Amino acid sequence: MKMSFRWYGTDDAVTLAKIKQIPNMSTIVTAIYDVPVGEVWSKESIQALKKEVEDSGLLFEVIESVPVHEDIKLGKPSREQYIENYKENIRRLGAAGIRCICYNFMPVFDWTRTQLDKELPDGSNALVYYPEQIAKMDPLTGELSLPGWDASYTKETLKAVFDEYASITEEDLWNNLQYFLQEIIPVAEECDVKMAIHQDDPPWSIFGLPRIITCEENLDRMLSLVDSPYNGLTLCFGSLGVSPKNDMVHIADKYSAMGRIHFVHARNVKILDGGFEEAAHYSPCGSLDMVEILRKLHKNGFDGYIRPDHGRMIWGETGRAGYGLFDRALGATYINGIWETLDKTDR
Ligand code: DNO
Repeated sequence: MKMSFRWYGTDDAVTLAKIKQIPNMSTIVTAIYDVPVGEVWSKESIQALKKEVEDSGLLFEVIESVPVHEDIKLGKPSREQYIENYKENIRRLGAAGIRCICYNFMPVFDWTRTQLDKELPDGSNALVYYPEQIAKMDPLTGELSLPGWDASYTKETLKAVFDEYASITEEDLWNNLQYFLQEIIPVAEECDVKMAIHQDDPPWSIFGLPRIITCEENLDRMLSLVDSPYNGLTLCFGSLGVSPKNDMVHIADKYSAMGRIHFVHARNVKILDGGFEEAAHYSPCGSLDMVEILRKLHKNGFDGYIRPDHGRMIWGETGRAGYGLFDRALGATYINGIWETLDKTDR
């Protein structure tokens, strides 16, 4: 495995120099953040980003994310141009040395939590999703702001996109995903860029919008839409793992044995009735068995990228929810320890 870390660019309080000091750190996971969703990224900005990362002694090989324009998910005629733009981004990123692109196919919202700073008994703060809180959230008031969400929506444009989704069924979303993949995967193959879809977080419908990348059956279907190693997964433990019906040990085993996992988001969660709390990476802090999940990846020779996913805010750190330095660095070190032990014992 190649240890990696998400970095939000020059403005990120967690600097490349700090990330580099985490043991075994090899690769930066980043993106261009100032281009509207669906547009082509300039070669100059890609080169500038690459230079900044490489000058710090880290590798520039993973993008998270090249976002998919809503018109592609909605299957509108204007998707043609957005798909062409997406292909051009794959070409440009491939030429710059990127080997893996993480993306998602969630309508309108990316990851969703109901509170970003829930104080846990130990005084740390974590991201949580409580069903009683989500029931009270109305995205159409224009007051909601969620992490990872395209903040360019106004109240009016959000209402308009919700109206468009009113007639989109899960089957429509599947057809639109298939259309997209059939177009882009041949380009990814030519450019040697592995496409790695992120699971829906949480893996169920929210605000009445359809979500399909949610469970083993649907992952099978997604991978068979285009049966190529370039059509693969970002396996996100904490996204799939909040649903008790998703057996993460089995899922990690199955898809890594198939060679379809290219990127791993390693995170632990505490499952509650209809909701969850994000937990420290250490298995006993949450509901997932991190050692057994990683053991399966190791057994199947996983050599893709792995990054510690969301951390809690600890030791007084403030910053981007889920993306501080301290708890994610602890997570990286924990994963390193498990992996080294597996290297030495599971032969
Ligand atoms: C959350 C992230 C997601 C992820 C996208 C991939 O912390 O894992 O925002 O980057 O869903 O496109």
